[in-house]
Amino acid sequence: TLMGSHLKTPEDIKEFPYFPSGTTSILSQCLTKDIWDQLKDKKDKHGFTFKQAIFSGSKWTNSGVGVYAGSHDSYYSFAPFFDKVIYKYHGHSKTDKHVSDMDYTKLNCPKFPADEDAMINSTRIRVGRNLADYPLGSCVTREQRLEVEQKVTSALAKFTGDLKGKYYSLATMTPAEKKQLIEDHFLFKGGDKYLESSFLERDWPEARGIFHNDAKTFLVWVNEEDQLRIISMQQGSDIREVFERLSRAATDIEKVAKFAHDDHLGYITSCPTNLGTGLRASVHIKLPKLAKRQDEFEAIANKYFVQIRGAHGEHTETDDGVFDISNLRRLGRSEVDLVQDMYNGVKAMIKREKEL
Ligand code: CIR
Repeated sequence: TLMGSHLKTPEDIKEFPYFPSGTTSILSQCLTKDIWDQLKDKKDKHGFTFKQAIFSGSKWTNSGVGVYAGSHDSYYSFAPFFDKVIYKYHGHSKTDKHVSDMDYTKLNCPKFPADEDAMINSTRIRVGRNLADYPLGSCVTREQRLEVEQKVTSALAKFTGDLKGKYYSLATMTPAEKKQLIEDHFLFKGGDKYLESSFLERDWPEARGIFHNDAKTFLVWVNEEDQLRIISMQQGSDIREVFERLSRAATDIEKVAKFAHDDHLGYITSCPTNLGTGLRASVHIKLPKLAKRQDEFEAIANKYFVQIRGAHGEHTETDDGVFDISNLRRLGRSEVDLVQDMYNGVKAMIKREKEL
């Protein structure tokens, strides 16, 4: 049997994919022989094949998840598989509903007092969104990708006040602009093997780019893993202000470009892990004492549905006692609820840190 990494195209998956012992991906846990037999030659409404959906995790068997949708319809055309993936990852079952709510006035997050504010370096909230009338990035044509860029950037070009800014196309930005975007940590790069093997890097870098406002507190990535990643961030701990800006911007964009959404899966995203809200709300926070009590730290995180990461990216350790704390859940609870999760978790961590 061939190792996954020998696979060059989805059509090379001739039989049930080989997962070496020790494979833990969601794909390997959810794909059974029955599901394979049922779906192996199926396509969704846009012609995206089941083999394309499972290609990245079949090729890269050390994936955490290993599956991507080609369109909103993939989640339904390949339901016997995706229902299982979604239940396994989110605990959200076939009949569960998702209710979206971006109303920042419903947040219960009083400002942090000065000593607590001093522990928090920065706050960031992002959501992933895709346009209703198109397949996802893994399945769009070159022309459709350009149309998506055109729609989104024309909406952004009308932004005024604090949201007013400029769009930098990856293909045409100047070396000086590129250098600045790298320094600001705003640039996304191609060359991600997971995105590449999910067809999200076709025609790279055409039709990709980054918009940011003048104050560099509002950012939109266009045509990366999702057609839009809408990001709001600033120094300090004002979570409500960051969410308010995000919510206002997302609402304004949606007036021009309707987002893919339904009442079971919420907002539709390329990776099933982001379904629902597509929301990740995080702070970078110094917790040097709690850091030395790993078990207790993790217990608080679990209790409040938050995730602890190193502050320098998804798979980093921290050596300076600075952690990235974010909401763990994405689907089945509203955006407001998930930002609230993050606030509650951070509040509990700060309380314990101050006691130690
Ligand atoms: C994996 O399965 O490991 C990669 N496809 C990344 C999964 C995490 N999801 C994501 O970044 N949206």
